[in-house]
Amino acid sequence: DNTSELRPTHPLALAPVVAPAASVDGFAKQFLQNLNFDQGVTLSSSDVNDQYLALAYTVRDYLMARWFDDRAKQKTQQAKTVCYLSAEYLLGRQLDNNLLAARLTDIATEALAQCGIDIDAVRAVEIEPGLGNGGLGRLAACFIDSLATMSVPTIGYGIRYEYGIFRQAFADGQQVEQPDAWLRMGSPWDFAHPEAAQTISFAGHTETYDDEGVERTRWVPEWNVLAVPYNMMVPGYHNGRVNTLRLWRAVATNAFDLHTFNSGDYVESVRAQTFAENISKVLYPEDSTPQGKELRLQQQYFFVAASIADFIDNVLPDDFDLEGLPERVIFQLNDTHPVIGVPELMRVLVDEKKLEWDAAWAITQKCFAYTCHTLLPEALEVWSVDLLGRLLPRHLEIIYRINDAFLLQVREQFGDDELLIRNMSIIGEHPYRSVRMAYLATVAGSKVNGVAELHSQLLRDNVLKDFATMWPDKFTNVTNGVTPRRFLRLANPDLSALITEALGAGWTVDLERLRGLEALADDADFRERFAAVKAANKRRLSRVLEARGDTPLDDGHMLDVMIKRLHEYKRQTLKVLHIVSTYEGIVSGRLDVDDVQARTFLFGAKAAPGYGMAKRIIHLINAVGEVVSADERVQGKLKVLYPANYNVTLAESIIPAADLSEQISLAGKEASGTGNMKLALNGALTIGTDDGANVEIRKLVGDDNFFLFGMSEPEVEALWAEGYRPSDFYQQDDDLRRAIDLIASGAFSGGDRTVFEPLVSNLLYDDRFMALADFRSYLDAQDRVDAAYADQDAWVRAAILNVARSGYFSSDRAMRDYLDRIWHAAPVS
Ligand code: GL4
Repeated sequence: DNTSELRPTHPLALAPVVAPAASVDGFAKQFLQNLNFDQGVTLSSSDVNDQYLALAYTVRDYLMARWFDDRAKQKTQQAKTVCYLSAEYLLGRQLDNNLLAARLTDIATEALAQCGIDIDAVRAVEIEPGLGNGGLGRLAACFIDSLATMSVPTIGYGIRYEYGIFRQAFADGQQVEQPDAWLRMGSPWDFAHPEAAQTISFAGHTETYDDEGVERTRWVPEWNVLAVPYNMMVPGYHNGRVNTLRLWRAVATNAFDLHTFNSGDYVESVRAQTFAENISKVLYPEDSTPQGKELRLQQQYFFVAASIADFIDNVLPDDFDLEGLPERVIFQLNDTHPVIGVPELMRVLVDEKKLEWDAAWAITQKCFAYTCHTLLPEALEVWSVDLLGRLLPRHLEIIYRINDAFLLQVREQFGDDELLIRNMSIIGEHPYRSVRMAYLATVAGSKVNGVAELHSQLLRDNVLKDFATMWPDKFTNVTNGVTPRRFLRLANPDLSALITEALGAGWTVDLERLRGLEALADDADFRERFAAVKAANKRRLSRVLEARGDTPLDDGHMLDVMIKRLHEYKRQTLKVLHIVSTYEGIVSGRLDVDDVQARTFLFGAKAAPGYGMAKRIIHLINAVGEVVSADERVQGKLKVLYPANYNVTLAESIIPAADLSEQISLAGKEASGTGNMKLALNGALTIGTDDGANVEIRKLVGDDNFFLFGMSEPEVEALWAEGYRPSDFYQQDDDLRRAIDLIASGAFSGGDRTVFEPLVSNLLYDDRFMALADFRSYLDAQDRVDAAYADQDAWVRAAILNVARSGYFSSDRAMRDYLDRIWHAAPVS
C-alpha cells in the first residue's frame, strides 16, 4: 500500500496497487497510454523504439504490484535473503523473458496487432544489456531467474556499467572493438533511486581514538563517490514473484572533496566528476584473466560496500541486532571479484557497529560463501599490497589481522611448517607482496564450491589442497545449470511446443520431466517431428544471419558450432586444424568426398582486446573461412561462418539450430562450461573432452550419444610431467603436419607466411594447451561424428536422448543444491 508514514485522504491512495486488467483490451489501453504519456507520442507518430519502450513500460506495469508486495515482505518476513554478489550479469534481452514470466506473451501480441504493430519488429530493437563477459556473468543471470521462479527472497547486487561488453566487428578478418552504448535508446527496465544512494569512500589513512575508554580504529578517507542504485525486476516464471536486481552506478558527490582538485576551478571540478563516474563506466572485457588495475579494484569495492550497506540499512528492519545477521542473509561471492566484501563487513561490524573482533568474525564467516569459477592459475585474482593499502588502508589492516589469526590456527593444527605457512598465507610474497583473494575467500567463507564435479575435485586436490586438508567439510560442489525458460522455452518455441504436447507444460519448472521423452526416442513419428523442428530452427537461424548481413546457411548441412569466448585453453585452434585438415584432404583427393558429411562450421567468440594470441586465432578462423567458403572444390561440402559480435541474443538463435556442440578444452582447464548444457538441452550432440561439466553430461546422456576424445586430466598431468614436445606430434602425424604446413605456407594469408607465423610457432614449440597431442584423437572422433550423422534416424534418436537426459542441468536444480548445501535458506510462500 501507499500509506506508510503518509496521511492520505484520497480513496485511491488507500487502495492497494493493482495491475491493469489482464486482457487484450486492458493491455492495449495501457500500452497506448504509456505511448502517449511516457513517450510523448501518438501511435501514428511513434517509431519502433517508442513502441518498444511503451511496451516495456506496460509489461512493468503488470509486474509492479507484485514487486511492491515482495519487497515489503522482505522487510517483515524472517526469511533468509540470498544476496548474490556478482561483478557481472549477462542478462540478454528482457522483453520476451518478462512477457513470458508474466503470462502476457499472447495478450501483448494480440494487443499490439490491434494497434497495427508486429511485435516481432518491436522485439528486434531491444539492445541486450551485456553486463558480463561470458559464462560467469550469464550464470549469474540464470541463477537469479531460477531463484525468482522458486520464490527465494533474493537480491542480485552488481554494477550498472554504462558500457557493457564491447561490440565486435571484423575488419579484414580481424577483431575491432566498438563501445557498447546500450543505454543510448533508453533503459526501460530499471528504476533509479538517487534518494537511496550510498556514499562510498576511498584512500586516506586510519587512526586510533579513545571511545569512552575503548581504543578503536577509524578510517579517515580521502575521497568518496555516491553509489546510486538502479533496480530491475526479476520476475519468476508464472509464480507472481518479483525479485530485485540492484545495480550500482557511480555518481560524483556534491561536495567532491578531492585532495588535488581545487574547488574554485570549474574545469577541474568537472574533471573530478568524470573521475568519480569512471568507476561504473565500463565492464572490463577480460574473461579468466584479471589485469590487476586500480579502477577494477575501485569497481569491486564500490559495488560490494554499497550492497552491504544497502542490505543493513534498507533491507533489514530498523534496529536489527546484527548478531542475528547470519539468520537473515547469505552473501554469495561469485568468484573473487566481490571478496573485498569480507574485510568490509568486518569494518562495518567492528569500526562502525562497535562489535568485538571475535564476535564480528564469527558473524562474517557465517554470512559469506565463495564460488570459485576457474582452475587457471593466472585467473586467480591477487591485489598488490601496495595498491590495496593505498586505496583501502583500513581493509588492508583488517586482512592482515584475519591472516594473523588464520596462520596461528594453521600452526596449531599443523605445527611450525614454514613452507606450509608461506603457501597458505593470504599474503603472497612473490613476485611482489599481494593479497590472494581466493585464499581470503576460502578462509572467510562458510563454504567453498567449484562449479562441476571434476572442477571441485581439482580444487580440493590442487588449487586449494591445503585448505581442503584443514577444513574438509568446507568444500563442496554445485554443478552449474542454465535456465530452461530462456534457453529452451523462449529460444526454442517449436521444440517447447512439441515437448509440452508430449509431456504437459510442467517441464518448464521441473526439467527432470524431460525424461519422459526417452520413450519417444523410439517413436518414428516423434523423431520425424523432432527433426522437422531442428530443420525449422536452422531456417530461422539462416534468416537471422541474413538479416544481420551475414552469410545464410546451406540446406542439408550438419551445423557444427563452437560458441564461447576465444581463449587458448578452449582450443579454437584445434577446431581450425580439423577444418584445414578436412579441406586439405578433399582438395588433395586423399579424402573420399562421399565419406565427408556436408558441414557448416559456425564460430561465435569475442577475444579480450588485450589478448594478442586470441586475436590472431580470430584472424586465422576468418582467413580459413574465406578460403574454404570460396573454393569451388569444397562447394556444398564445407562452409565456415563466423558472425561477428556473438552475444546472448545470437546464442538464442544458434543453440536451437545446432547439430554438433564443440566442447574441446584441454582436460582440467574448463571449470564447467554452460554452453555445453544449453546445446545438449536443445538436442545437439557433444564432441568433447572429459572436462568440466562435459564429464557429467556424458554420464547422463550416455557414451553412445556423446563423442568423447582426448586425454583425461591425469593423462594431461602425466604428459606434462614427462615433458611435452608438440613438435613430436607434428613429426609423427602426417595429417597434422599437412594441416599446419598449409597454414604456415601462407595459403590462408594471400601467400604471406609471416601473418600466422607466431601462431604456428606457438603450436609447434609451446602449445600450452596441448592441441597437437589431442589432434589425432579429435580427428578420429570427428570421423565417428560423420559416420553417425550419415544415419539420420539414429542421429535424431541420440539428439532426443540428449534432450531427455539434460534435465539435471537446470539452474533450478543448481539453486536447490545451493539452498541445501550452502545457503540453508528456503523458498517463501
Ligand atoms: C567461468 C568458467 O571459465 C566456465 O567454465 C564456467 O562455466 C563459468 C561459470 O561457472 O565460469 N569462469 C570464468 S572466470 N569465466 C567463466 O565463464
